[in-house]
Amino acid sequence: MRITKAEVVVTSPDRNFTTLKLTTEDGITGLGDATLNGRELAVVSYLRDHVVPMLIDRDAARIEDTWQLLYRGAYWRRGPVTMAAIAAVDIALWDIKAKAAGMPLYQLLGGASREGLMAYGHASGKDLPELFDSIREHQEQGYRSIRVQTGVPGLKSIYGIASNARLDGDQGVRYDHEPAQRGALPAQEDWDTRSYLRHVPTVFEAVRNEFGPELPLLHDAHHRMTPIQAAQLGKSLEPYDLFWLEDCTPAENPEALRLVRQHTTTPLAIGEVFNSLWDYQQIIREQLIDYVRSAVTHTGGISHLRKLVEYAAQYQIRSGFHGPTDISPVGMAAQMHLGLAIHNFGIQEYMQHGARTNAVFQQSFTFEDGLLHPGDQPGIGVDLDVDEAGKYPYEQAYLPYNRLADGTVHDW
Ligand code: EZ4
Ligand code: CO
Repeated sequence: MRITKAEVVVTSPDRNFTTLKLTTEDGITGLGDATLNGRELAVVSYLRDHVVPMLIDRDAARIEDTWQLLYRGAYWRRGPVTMAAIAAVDIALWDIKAKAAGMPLYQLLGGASREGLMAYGHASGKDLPELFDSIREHQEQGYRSIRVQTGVPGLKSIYGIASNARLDGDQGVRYDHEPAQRGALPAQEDWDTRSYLRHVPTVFEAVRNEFGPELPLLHDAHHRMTPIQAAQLGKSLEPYDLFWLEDCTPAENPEALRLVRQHTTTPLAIGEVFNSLWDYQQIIREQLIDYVRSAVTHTGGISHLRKLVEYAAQYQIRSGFHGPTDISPVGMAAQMHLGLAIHNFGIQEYMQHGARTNAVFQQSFTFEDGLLHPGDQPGIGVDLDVDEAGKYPYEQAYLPYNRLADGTVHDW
């Protein structure tokens, strides 16, 4: 089953997406997600200029061999651009293999280990009334687990809240829908850790009082604290029984989590900016986290992410795959198949894509009663409408960044 065609499709329906489409000599097609938010064209070049020439005439059935060839054969290791490109090839090859077998991908991965995947959505508001409304809206949409982000008094615009909202035609105001804002240069936001540390526990207290003890609540600290600040936050949030505290410290320093762990029993999740199993090796072995946040798109695809979660399983660490809108429907569906099959599934982040995106990527996954299911079509279950994709050319879009009051650049 030779690969005869490999196309890189860039489209920008509600935001930019990079998709790899492979075609075999028997006419089977496979899709892979290669979207790297804010750096999309770097992956396009990596694929078009360096990977596609190696794929033509290769046997599409040899998934592991192709992964090893692209990874080891490049000599240079890891990094988000490389790993997103390899992920796209890997996902597309699994899509082809499952279609050739006439099965949904999760069947090839061992079959379903559960009925569906518990999903969490992003509630947010600049103040408590707005946040409560947002939580209720999410509950009405069926979400049974909710991430909570709020404004902080004194800060004009911060990650994940209303000031980032844009009017989304058919969907009303969407909070944190597309943090990458289209335009020539990155937007600047402001940050103050002490104000944040004072404010966040009061928000969780109010949310628990309003919504009761059962609702699983999550929070994303987005890499902005030092280890001791993260320890303080974890400790101050213990009374509110979080499902997890995400990315409490910067990704480059795994040892920071030792210090955080010594001080708090709040469960920890990390890894959306990691891109390989090796980034997790120490923190899994030392049991410094509870959930791995990698997305299939940014961690070398199904083959590599599966190795990562199998390793994590030996330490009772579970999956919490990254699922913002910058993971395309292809990446989302691919990780749903993996999540359905593995034993140590934890939770799946799920922000819904807009109507334009859903018209470009036709999907067969479902979201009912708070549970996602990848569907039972052969393969991954997503089709790309190339003509529809062609209506939306790439638009420059950067993620925002933070400055402190004195002008210092800070982790966003
Ligand atoms: O900031 O996807 O947990 N989710 C997140 C996301 C990330 C964006 C970056 O591309 O942290 O909102
Ligand atoms: Co996050």
